[in-house]
Parts: sequence; structure tokens; C-alpha cells
Amino acid sequence: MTQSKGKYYITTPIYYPSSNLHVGHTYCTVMADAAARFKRLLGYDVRFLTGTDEHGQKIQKIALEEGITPKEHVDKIVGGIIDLWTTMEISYDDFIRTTEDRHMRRVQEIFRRIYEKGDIYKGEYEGWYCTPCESFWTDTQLSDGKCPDCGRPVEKAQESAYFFRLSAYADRLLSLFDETPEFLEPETRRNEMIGFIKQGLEDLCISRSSFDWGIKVPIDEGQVIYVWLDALSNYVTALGYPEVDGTDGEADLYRKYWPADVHLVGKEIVRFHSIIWPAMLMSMGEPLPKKVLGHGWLLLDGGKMSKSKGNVVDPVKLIERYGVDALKYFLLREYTFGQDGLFTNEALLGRLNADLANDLGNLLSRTAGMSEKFQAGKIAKPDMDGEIGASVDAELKRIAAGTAAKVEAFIEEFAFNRALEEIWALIGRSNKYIDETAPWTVAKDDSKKARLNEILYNLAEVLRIVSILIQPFMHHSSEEIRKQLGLESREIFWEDASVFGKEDGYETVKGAALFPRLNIAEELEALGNINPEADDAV
Ligand code: ME8
Repeated sequence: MTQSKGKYYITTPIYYPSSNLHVGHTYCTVMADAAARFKRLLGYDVRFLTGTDEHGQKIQKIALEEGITPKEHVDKIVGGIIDLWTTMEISYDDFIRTTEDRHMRRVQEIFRRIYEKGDIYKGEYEGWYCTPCESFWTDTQLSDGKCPDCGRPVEKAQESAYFFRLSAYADRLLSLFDETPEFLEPETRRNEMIGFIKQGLEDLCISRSSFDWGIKVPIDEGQVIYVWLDALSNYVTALGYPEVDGTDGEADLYRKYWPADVHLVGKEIVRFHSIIWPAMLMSMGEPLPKKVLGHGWLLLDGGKMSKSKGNVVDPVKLIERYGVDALKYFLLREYTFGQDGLFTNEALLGRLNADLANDLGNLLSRTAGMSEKFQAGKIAKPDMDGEIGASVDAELKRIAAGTAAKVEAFIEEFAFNRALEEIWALIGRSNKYIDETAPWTVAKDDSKKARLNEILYNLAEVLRIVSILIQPFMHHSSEEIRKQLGLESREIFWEDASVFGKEDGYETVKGAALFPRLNIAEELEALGNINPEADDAV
């Protein structure tokens, strides 16, 4: 085991179990999973948290329409969400449900602490409420009378309620953005938030009395705590906070993992994470998360894929057809972090065929195939380095040994597409190396046996390096490559991805193709039925 390089605490948003999740949510969780797996591979002590945000007016309304209790509704949907993450092999360490007792009692204690600090007072709320976003808005904040975040109609809300003195934190929040610019990325989001604060921060209504599906306000049983205050607290309640002396062994987790290294969130909820959450933590006297990262949306035919609009792509159907690695690869490779991106069946199939079946799949099958055909699967470590073909070999080796550092730098920035681009540049260079060195011709000349072995060794080394580089994103493919290289039982170390010439030799075992070549026309037709919304022709 590599010595721990420190701790790394990463979170996804906790999803509303209003209905089943779609591929847009999967996108966020897949990125968090890739980062978590990468940091583990690097030797960090990783804590990866996800979960569900189960209270609020929206859930209560849906349950009422279904004629069941909110708890019955959420239990049903949350079961499906956990199944989805199991199918996707998401490597979370904890899954928090806001209806769990451990969360509810801790949120009440957080409320009490902020109240005792003098940051909560009782007043009258009069304004607008967007139920799908669970957001309060003033007259001036509305855009054409609708929710400025999602554009849907808002409802008038008028009730006596508790307020959090958010306005008192405006200056400290501005200093936070100013002094710690890396706190919120990308920069466009930071500028939006600074603009939002400068327009004037109003105190935040943090309780509701017009419905009851929530955590009771500890000092007033007639009110429930505002769902965003409840939800944001999950990042610390899951670590045992504020029970730092612990009743159930979770207390030490807070000391160990807080502050979070990354809260990964969609762009529309950056405001809650970079204004309300830090202000709550300031009031609680606790350290702030190191970074809030706002990602873009997956769009379908121009609009946001959304549960409430019903224009969604079901990730389970894609996994059933193409496998987990293929979907993860597509999501991480296709989209640029922070920007919106269009989901189309054509783009998906194009990547699966070109990048996976052709580039990666062929490199493995050609290498394992030639090793079997020409050398009965045995490749020795060559000692003729610098002789025939030196320059073409040198270039391959240089790229192979240099890729890990580039990949590492891009993953640190959550630029997964750039990281994968680097790995695929190496794969592409290696396929070209096969064409340039033409091992099938070398094999015809008995005097060139050593050179043939050297070419195959170089290819096997590249594949070994690739198996390490893709491990955080596509662990099945990584395992399959290692199996075919005869490295199946060996532990993977990230450091080994920068060393060319590490193995003493290989005993390869030719196996199944990594990814089947797809018939695009046939698949488009099949996907047209599965994902009609993602057809380019729509
Ligand atoms: O906002 N593309 O929950 P949520 C990319 N419970 N990401 C998408 C997406 C799309 N088409 N659709 C949704 C909530 N998401 C709160 C969070 S955290 C303390 C509470 C992302 O289920 C969205 O951007 O509505 C958000 O980050 C996440 O899914 C959860 O959305």
C-alpha cells in the first residue's frame, strides 16, 4: 500500500428523489467517482459522499398526487437510486439520506447553534417560492414573473417564519471570493456570485409552516426547517458533526475529513453552495470547504435534461447495451467541465466506435494477437535499446512515460476530457507505431527476432501504462488489459505509469475484444426507441 498523501473529501449534491435519476445526474456522480478513484490510486485517504435530499414541498406534493406518504414515495425512489449507483459501480464511502435520524437530529443541533449565535430571528415572510427549485425570490429577482433559475412559475408565499441573517455575511463572503479565488470555479460562476452579493443580500427565510414534510424547528414545533438548510448540512452531518464527542463512532470523521476538498455541484445550485453554505459555516464557527466546483448541464435538443420536464435519457438502458466503462468514458470524454453539452445518440456511438472499439480495442487485440502468433505469448525485456528503429521507439517511450503527469494535472482541474485526450494521444501514437514498424514484416525475417520482440515489448509496456492511466475511469477495461498482459494479480501503482521499461517480460493471454465494433445504423435505430429525445434528427 502506498503511504497516505493526506485526506481527500469529495461530495456530490444530494439528489431529490422526486423521480428516477437520468444521465445528467449520472454525469456529476461519474465525475466525482473518477476523482475519488484517482485520488485513491494516488494514495490519498479518500472520503466520497453522496445521498438524497428527501424533504421539502416538492416531494410532499408528488407523494400527495400519488396518494402515498412522502416517506413511502422517497423509499421507493431512493432504492432505485442506490441500485443505479450499484450498477454504475460508484465507489462512494457513505450514502446519506436526509430522513435518517443521524442527519435530522444533527440538523436540529445546527439550527440551535446558529440561533444561539444570534443569527436567527422570527419574522414574516412575504414573497415568491419556486417549488421545483425550493427557492425563495423577491419581486425584483423574478424574471418575467418566473423563477430566474429555471423559468418556471412561482407561488406566492406568506407565512410567519424564521430568518437567517445572511445579509450580515455579505462582506465576509466578498472577501472570501476576493482572497480565495480558487474557492469557486469556474471563474464565470465566481463573477456571477460576486454580482449577486453586490446587488444586496437579503436575510434568508429558513423555515416553512405551510406544509410539514421536513425536520422540525427545534424551538418551534409548528415549523419545519427550510429544505436547503437541511440539505446543505448533509456534508457535515454525514461526518458526525456536531456530535464531535460522538455517540456512534462518526465523530472522528469530522475531525479527519472536514473541510471538504471539493463540493461538486451543478451550475444552478452554485449559489446555495457558495453563498448560503459558507455563511452558515461562518455562523457555526467552522472551516469552509476548500472548493466549490460548478459543472454545466447535459442538454437534449437544446433544453436541459430534467426530471420535471420528462425529457430524459435513462443511464441504465445505456449500461445494459454498452457497459459501464463505455458510458463513463463517453461522459468524461465528451463534455468540457463547466460548460453545457448536448447529449446525442450519434455522439455516443461515434465515441464508442472510434475511441473504444477502434483505438483502444485494436491496440490491445493487435498486440496480444501478434504476441500469440509470433512468440507464443512470450515477450522478453529487450536489451537492444538504441539499435534499429531507435528514433521511432524513443518518441513512443517519451510520450508513454510523460502522459501520467499531464493526466494528473488535468484531473486536478477536473478537465477529464483533456486527461482522456492525452491518454488517447498515446494510444493513437502506439497504433501508428505498429503501422510504422510493421511487425508482421519483421516476423518474416529470422535475423530480426530480437527486433520483433522489442516492438512487442514496447507495445506491451504502453498497454501496461494505459491500464494504469484509465483505471480511475474504466476499471473493467483496465483489468481486462492487465489480464491479457498477464498482470492480472498485480496491484496497481500510479507511479508505475511514468516508468517505461518496468516489466522484465510478459506472458500474454489473448482474450475477448475490449469493445465490440458497433453497427451505427442499427444502433441508432435501437437507440431511437430507447432515447428518442437524443436523436439528432429531432
Ligand atoms: O438540486 N445535466 O437536487 P436535484 C447535468 N437536492 N447535471 C444535472 C442535470 C443535467 N441535465 N440535471 C440535474 C438538487 N443535474 C438538490 C441538491 S445539495 C445539498 C442539494 C444536477 O436532484 C444538478 O445540476 O434537482 C444538481 O447539481 C444535481 O443534479 C442534483 O439536482
